Amino acid sequence: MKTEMNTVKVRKTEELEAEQLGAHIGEIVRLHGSIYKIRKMSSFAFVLLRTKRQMVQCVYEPAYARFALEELKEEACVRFTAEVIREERSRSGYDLHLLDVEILSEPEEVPPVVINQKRVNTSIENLLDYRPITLRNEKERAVFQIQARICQAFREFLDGQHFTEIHTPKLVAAGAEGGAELFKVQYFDRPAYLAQSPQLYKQILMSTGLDRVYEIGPAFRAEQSNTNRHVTEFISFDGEMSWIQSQNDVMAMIEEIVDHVLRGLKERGAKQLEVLGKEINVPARPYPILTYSECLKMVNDAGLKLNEGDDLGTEGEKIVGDVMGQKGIDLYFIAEYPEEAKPFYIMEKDGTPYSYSFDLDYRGQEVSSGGQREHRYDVLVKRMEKKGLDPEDFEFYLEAFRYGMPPHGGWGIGIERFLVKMLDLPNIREAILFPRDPSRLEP
Ligand code: AMO
Repeated sequence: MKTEMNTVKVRKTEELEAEQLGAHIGEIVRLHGSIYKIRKMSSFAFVLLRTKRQMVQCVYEPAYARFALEELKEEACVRFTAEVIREERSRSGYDLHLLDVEILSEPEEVPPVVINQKRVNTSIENLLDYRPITLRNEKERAVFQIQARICQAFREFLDGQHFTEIHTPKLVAAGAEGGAELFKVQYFDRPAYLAQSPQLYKQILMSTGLDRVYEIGPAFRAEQSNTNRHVTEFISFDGEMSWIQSQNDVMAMIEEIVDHVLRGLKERGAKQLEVLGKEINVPARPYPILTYSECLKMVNDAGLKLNEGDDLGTEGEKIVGDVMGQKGIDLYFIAEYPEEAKPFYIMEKDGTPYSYSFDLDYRGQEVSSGGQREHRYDVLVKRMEKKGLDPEDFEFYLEAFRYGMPPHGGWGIGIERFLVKMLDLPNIREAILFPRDPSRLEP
């Protein structure tokens, strides 16, 4: 094997992306990354380098390299100089033979969990406690690369539907979704809260000419629930659209969005899905619309006794999910919940105890809720009072309605719950980089 370091010039491009390497056979290149794994063979070693976009396998041969293998430690950050040599037996068609190394940083100690295997084999607590380390595993990281692509697809689709992306305050004066779930913070000399959702602000905009808006942002819930589907901070993908005829317009929009996301991911998330060993099923459209009353009957028939007006709850949702699953249906709406169970901003279904509201359930779990809003000022104020709220606390919101408000509706999708069901993850925390729950505030 030749080593003509002195006669072959290092390319000017310096740091090359791994996927570009195949075009540089016969050249000497530089590339940087973290050493993921060193696999010693009898007379040489494979050094797996984790680069920005992918894993690159390098070959260390004592006769070729100008440094000792012992200088390399797993998780060290390095800059390698290597020669790209054609190798038909390699999947990439070439081998990268290491010549030199510049060590940029070295690990202080061996990581507390083994990360350089197919998956990080540890408890969920360790997985989260050691996030800065466990994310170095390809599988752990893939979930978040998929999450980013989901958000990208949301944006792309809604921009095409003439929606405007907005950002609403997360420090607010009033709760929108129910009093007990509010995080109170000290805002100089007065109390404030962390926003439970962008609900009131996205609705206010409906009368301004910004008549189709969406937001992807954090939502906070002071829920003492230690379940695998609740956290205290999640990312809500909210949309609101005016001039609707009925809540069916909103459900149709969500259906299109979800379909676009799932179809798109099959392609643009293909690499990560392969890493995770998952396939995405794109359900047939239209997604069925069940009513709350139909679901209540399904649940009772299955032996879980619920009364009219009761929340379907985790168990109830699961039963409905099983019934739908047997019919091969993954995604379906549950519409017309009792008005009593829904927040003040939801429109009542005239003359009935129900409301123009819906949830979108994905294999037995609610991933989104939404509905048509009450846009008539006087009816809205009455509904607030009925819910025990003081309209004066919502003056900033009501003002938008006092001066004319078009019919409108919208939705909120919890993106982590969506991801959990799509990838069949066991716990919502696995779909959050740094989850927050009643007992977790770090890392
Ligand atoms: P809702 O309160 O149902 O509705 O929330 C909407 C969606 O957000 C997700 N979600 C959560 N995810 C994780 N942990 C939690 N504690 C949590 N709470 C909610 C769920 C849920 O379906 N303003 C309305 C939406 C609207 O009508 O536009 C709202 O916030 O996926």
